[in-house]
Amino acid sequence: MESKVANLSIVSNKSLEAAKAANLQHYDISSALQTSLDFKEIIAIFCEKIQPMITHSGFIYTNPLFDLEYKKGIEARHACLYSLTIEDQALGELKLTRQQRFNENELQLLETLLCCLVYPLKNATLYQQAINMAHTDPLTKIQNRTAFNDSILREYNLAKRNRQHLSLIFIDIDYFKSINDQYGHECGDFALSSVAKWIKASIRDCDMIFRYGGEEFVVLLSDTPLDKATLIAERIRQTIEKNTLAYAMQTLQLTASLGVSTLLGNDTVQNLINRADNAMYQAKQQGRNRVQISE
Ligand code: GH3
Ligand code: MG
Ligand code: MG
Repeated sequence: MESKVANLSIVSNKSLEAAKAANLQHYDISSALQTSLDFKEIIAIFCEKIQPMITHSGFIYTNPLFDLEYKKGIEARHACLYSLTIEDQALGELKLTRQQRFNENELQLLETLLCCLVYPLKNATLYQQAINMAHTDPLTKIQNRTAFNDSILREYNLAKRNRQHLSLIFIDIDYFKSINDQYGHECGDFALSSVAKWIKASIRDCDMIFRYGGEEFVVLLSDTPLDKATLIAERIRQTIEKNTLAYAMQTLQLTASLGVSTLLGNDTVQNLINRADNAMYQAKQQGRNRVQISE
């Protein structure tokens, strides 16, 4: 007959109380972390909750997948660094620093607390990936109209609050229908993704480019006055004009018409958009391959 051996350990009331307290802390952290799907919020909650348990002076979280960096406090001599992953999904790196060494108990505690962090981070990753997909144009890989609607509203509110400039460039490829008609739709698609790349190469890292629709693009320039926006538009126009598209055995040239507007005192978001769009149509009427500034 098989004998069953139960593993029993004798614990004092004191250690039971400690275990209970630790469970409550874990429960409290887990519940708090589940209140958000935003990386920065999740990390800020974790940072705040662990501070009383594992004293540290510097807290750094980085996630290269989403170009994220969260820094709090000041970096110090001793550090513990964790690369967070779950089911082959990279979730970023977390580093705690302070002047004194972290002891074994603290590291053990931190490791159990990190278990509360990984699933919320995984959920944030899935959520962010879904948002990115919904905001990306599959052909050109730049942001789409939905992303533009969100971004312009955010930048408009920021510009109003901080009394900053905000400018917009509408770009429409000239006679694009004839590219499809002459060389086929596939060549048209290739031209669209090439133009997106050329525009991206002509703007600064802080400027935002979107595919507004069909063969129309829009560039959103925060903290940029009209004269600077006009120079950028002219640079985009020249880049498109001077590049040659090589498709199969053919080479073809493209041009675009551009309209520029800047935020005025009592503008709504729609006014700002309409003025750039109207200016672009004026550029078409005046012969295409030119930049028109809105009135
Ligand atoms: P204009 O100089 O007045 O802007 O003339 P246009 O030919 O560029 O403008 P029009 O609006 O007449 O034609 C736009 C064309 O863009 C028609 C449409 O088939 C094409 N188009 C829109 N989206 C796509 C796309 O995703 N791929 C391809 N290949 N063509 C597209
Ligand atoms: Mg068009
Ligand atoms: Mg066009």
